[in-house]
Amino acid sequence: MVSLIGSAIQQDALTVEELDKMNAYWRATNYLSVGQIYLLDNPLLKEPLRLEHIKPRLLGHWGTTPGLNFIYVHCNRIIKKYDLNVIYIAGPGHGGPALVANTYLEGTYSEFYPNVSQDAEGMKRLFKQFSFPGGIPSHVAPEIPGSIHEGGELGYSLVHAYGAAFDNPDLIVCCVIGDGEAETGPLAASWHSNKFLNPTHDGAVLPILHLNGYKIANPTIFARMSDQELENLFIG
Ligand SMILES: Cc1ncc(C[n+]2csc(CCOP(=O)(O)OP(=O)(O)O)c2C)c(N)n1
Ligand SMILES: [Mg+2]
Repeated sequence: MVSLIGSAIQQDALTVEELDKMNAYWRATNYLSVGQIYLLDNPLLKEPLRLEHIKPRLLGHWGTTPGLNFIYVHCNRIIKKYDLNVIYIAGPGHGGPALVANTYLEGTYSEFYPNVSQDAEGMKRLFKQFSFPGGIPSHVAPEIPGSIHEGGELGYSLVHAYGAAFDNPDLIVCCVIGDGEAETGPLAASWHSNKFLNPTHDGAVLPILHLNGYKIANPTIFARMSDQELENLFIG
């Protein structure tokens, strides 16, 4: 990408190759996520889709997933580039498929669960188990490699982000907050937590509001505010 600002920034900007690779990675995680939500069989869509390939009862929704995947791949780029110590906190509703997809694509998931292997058979298992009897939950849950907290109840991502950063000066906490989640009492109060952060002794929290407009199928308050009003609120 070309920067108009100056040579220092130009050096830091993404190259076309990096951008292409990240875009491909993002699309792959999106595919792995949508497969978990909908597919029982035919994981690589090698044959025309038939009704029996689709889960009869869907639990979970697509909403936040592409955003979580997008942020994940961008975080990975800066982690690798600057050798950062980063934890990713996924707040929005039903974001499980995204984190499962990323850990699967990285190879970690198959290390923990060898039967969910990185081939068509493993992919079929990966897809079937999601939100399925005897399988895994629709939110980020302890059985996902690296997960430290049971998700499911909206509202606690940001306060946990600060909890992780306290007394961890080397840690950057990337905290994705759903715009629906942001309407819960605990999250609305958590914006104040920056007042407790000591830049010398504590790490940094990077709150990212995922303004996708909806909480499942209902409009969110933040999405109905103008950019100016939102900015004023957060500056306040
Ligand atoms: C405290 C609480 N209330 C309600 C729910 C049910 N619920 C699950 S996801 C969701 C919507 C969350 O909206 P958002 O964070 O914007 O995620 P998105 O729908 O955009 O994926 C709701 C209300 C819940 N999990 N926890
Ligand atoms: Mg939302």
